[in-house]
Amino acid sequence: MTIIADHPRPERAGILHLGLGSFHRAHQAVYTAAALPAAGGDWGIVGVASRSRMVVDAMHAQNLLYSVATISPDSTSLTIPGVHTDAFVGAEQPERVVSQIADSGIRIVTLTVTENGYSYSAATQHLDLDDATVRADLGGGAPRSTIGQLARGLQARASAGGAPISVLSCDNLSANGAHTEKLVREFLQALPQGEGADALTYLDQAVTFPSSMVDRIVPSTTPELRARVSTLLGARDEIPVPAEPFTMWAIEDRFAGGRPAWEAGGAVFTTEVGRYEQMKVRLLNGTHSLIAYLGALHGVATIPEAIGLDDIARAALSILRSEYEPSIEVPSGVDIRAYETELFERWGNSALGHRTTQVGTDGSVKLRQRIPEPALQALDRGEMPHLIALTVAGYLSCIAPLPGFDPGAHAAAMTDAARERLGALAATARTGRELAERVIAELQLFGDGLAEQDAFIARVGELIDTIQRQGVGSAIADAVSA
Ligand code: CS2
Repeated sequence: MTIIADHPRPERAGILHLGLGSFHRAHQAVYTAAALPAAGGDWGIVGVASRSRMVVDAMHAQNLLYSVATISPDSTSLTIPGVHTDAFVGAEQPERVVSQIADSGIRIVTLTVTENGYSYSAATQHLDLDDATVRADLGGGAPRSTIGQLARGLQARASAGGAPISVLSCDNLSANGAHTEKLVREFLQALPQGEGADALTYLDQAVTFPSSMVDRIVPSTTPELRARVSTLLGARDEIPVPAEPFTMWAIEDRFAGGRPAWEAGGAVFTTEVGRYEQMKVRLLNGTHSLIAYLGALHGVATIPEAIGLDDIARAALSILRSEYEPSIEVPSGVDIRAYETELFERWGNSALGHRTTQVGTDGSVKLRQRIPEPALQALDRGEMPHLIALTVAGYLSCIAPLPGFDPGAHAAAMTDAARERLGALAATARTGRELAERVIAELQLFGDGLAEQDAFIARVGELIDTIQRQGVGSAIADAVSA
């Protein structure tokens, strides 16, 4: 038996997607699959995996099809979004990424390259001109960074006639459209001898970078899921994607070369994307980080187990109500209490098995998006954001424990580009305070605003000491009751 798509595949591609991971396959691909039968259009997707061959090889072996398993505690249902017309590995064929962007048939480039994939400095928010890959990309040759590929692709498109196109970031960065545009422009401006000038003019005239807020919890796939899906499907699927039933996409409607009717899949086109982003990145993602670090330190493997612990549930409610909610403007028509209730149901989806290790991974870049703004706002109001301080203390206890403290196996399995650097700072720190000062004030891991907040740094330090001397339970009790 072979896998059969829910609807016929579009003949031609109109979208190039960078970042062919699970999230894209359970999100943008599903919305596109809903848009095509509703309104048609040449909106097939060419999927580009950054480095790994795994998904690309499996996609080709499966006629570019895979299943999305929507998992709730009561049921699992399968959909087969057959929207990909090709797939390849960007690191192997960087020139092909450039030529695809230049191809006038492509009218949208979508991105899910993670917070890590934008080559910018967390401290300055500008393109990281010290990054070796960015420097090499500026020097010519086949571009390896996403921003380099976008800039070189748009440059080639400008030379090839300059057809309109939009670049749509679908990563959890605030103002992700404007941020991506700024980095692409900085790349073009940094090219020698004004080489980027024509492309910059083309950007002014025919390229838009709408912002979007994406939301769906998509854990990593497992051998058990592969087996379960293959039984349900009656065919072997090597790359099924598990996902929760909830899904949301809020998009700014500024598409230079047209777009699929994504609203047919439930996407919301709105001028309030910024509000949706803040609500999601803080309430869902910020609290998710808190749950992941506290859960790992409590020794539990999954988010539903963690939120099932009374003290973590209390900490989550407290950070939502006292620290994240006051920092956002709720989008029109959203009932914030209902949104919060739904968050607890989503985190509690025990059938999904979302791991604390997965959410805790890459905290050095994720937290930068999630915590500084709301923390600074609380401090400005004269309030100490105790639960945000606890999030940071939990993160540092997992990734950079003080000598003699063992954060456990789930924390040890979290990967993070800053792990080595932070570990070295922790190895010679005598107290939590000393570690917090080195990381927040000197390294400015969370930007220059928090670097100056001595009281916040001291509170993080205290909570690190409490976690590592008296246990995570005492630290939660301290932060919640403060
Ligand atoms: C999570 C997100 O891993 C994480 O940091 O907070 O991947 C989260 O599951 C998604 O953003 C949900 O849309």
